[in-house]
Amino acid sequence: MKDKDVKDEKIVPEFAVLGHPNEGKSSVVSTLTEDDQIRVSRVPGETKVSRIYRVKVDGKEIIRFVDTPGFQVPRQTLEWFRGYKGDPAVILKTFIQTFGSDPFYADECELLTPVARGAGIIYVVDGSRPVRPDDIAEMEILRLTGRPRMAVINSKSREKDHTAQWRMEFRKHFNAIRLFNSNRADFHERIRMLESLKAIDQDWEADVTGVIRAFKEEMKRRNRLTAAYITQAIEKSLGLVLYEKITPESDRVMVRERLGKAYENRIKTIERELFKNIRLLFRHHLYEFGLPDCSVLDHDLFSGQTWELLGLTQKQLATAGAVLGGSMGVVADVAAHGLTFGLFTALGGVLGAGSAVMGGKKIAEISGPGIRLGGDRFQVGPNGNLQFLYILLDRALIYYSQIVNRAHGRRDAPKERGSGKIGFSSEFSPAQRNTCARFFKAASGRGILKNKKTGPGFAALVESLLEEIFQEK
Ligand SMILES: Nc1nc2c(ncn2[C@@H]2O[C@H](COP(=O)(O)OP(=O)(O)OP(=O)(O)O)[C@@H](O)[C@H]2O)c(=O)[nH]1
Ligand SMILES: [Mg+2]
Repeated sequence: MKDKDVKDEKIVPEFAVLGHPNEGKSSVVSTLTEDDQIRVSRVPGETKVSRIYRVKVDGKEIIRFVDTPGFQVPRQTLEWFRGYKGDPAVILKTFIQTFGSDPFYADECELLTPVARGAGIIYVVDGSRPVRPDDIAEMEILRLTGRPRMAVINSKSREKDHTAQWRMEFRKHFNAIRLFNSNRADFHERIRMLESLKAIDQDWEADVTGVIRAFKEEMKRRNRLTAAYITQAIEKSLGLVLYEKITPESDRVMVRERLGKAYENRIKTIERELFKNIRLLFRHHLYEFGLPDCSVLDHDLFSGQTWELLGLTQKQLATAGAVLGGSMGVVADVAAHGLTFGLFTALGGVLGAGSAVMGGKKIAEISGPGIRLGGDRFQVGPNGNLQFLYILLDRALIYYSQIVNRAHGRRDAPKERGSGKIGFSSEFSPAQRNTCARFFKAASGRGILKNKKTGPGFAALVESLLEEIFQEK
């Protein structure tokens, strides 16, 4: 065992994940502990020593899982177990004492050590292959340990299904059986797994009940924090203002180009930071999620396709005008053709903002949508296009839905999500859209901010959306 200080610690529920090589043990541990750094490999024999993975909430360990190497000589080991005539309570300790320095039994000693210490057993098999004699020997060894044990069917492929045969064998050897896919299990599946573990030994019931409660609280906390991150990022994006002073000699085309690029980059940076915060909050480190090939998230925030696929429909946008008030005007959905005019159309800018005031001065001239020419400076932002809020929100929600449903044991790159209007906002109720519009009005700095509660209101809406996505299944 790598972990040396196990004995002196407070006892938390401990489960050793055992099985044949290459069945998905490390992947199961990875998903259960939300640790995507655990080594998983196609090549059998990847895990060579048993290693404890501690699950902490608020810095406090609440449960631990032990990843172990696969059985190498189950039949010979079983032979010894069958011939053992001593006290059954110390069968494992005796085995380890007897063969601790025998290389032939090295892996068996390593994998049985956490069980000898008192860990419960989670036995993992690949349900897409048939049961073999070695498996029966392994199950029999585990039965003879007398420890509480659960069998987990983790089917690595959907092409063949031998789960019925596995279940039949398991009934003879285990206290509980569960289907648990290390590559697809989401939070709810993990909770169900814990519920089953609770049932295999009464001694753990109270502790594991506490773990389940802590997990649920932690998810609530993450969703609340995600809602706050999203709200802040959108607020910052909508309110962003960049300007550049100009003189009669300035090359206006260049200034405009430069400002546009700078604006685009700033918004993209805000989004990138937001995505990173969400990803890390949910403990995903392996991939730069959210930018998978062919996914809508891969499209540039300012690309025509993004605007076609996300946000509200034209009709929905048209009805949003009522909330925003007369002078404000709602910029029509600029998808497709609008974008051919480039960034400034996409931003919506100050179209129709004839009464807008900048720096205390009436705007002298409006030079194209999105750009204010206030006598001596070009300004871009705050963003005047309501659709922009919906695009940002949709992208954040899609990103979140990928993250929250992603099993940590999975090692392939994330995939795309459907087609059509694929965001979430086009399904919003009128009340939800009103909340967005009010927040938009405040965040983009337009009109007097009568109601200071738009931020929390919007955050609460985002949190409820996150909860909804989180519950989806
Ligand atoms: N598609 C799919 N692949 C899986 C699943 N579980 C594991 N794998 C793959 O199977 C291979 C073995 O997984 P590991 O988790 O390393 O298996 P292990 O039992 O820890 O293997 P050893 O440490 O070598 O004994 C890896 O390539 C995993 O990505 C699954 O549920 N679905
Ligand atoms: Mg392994």
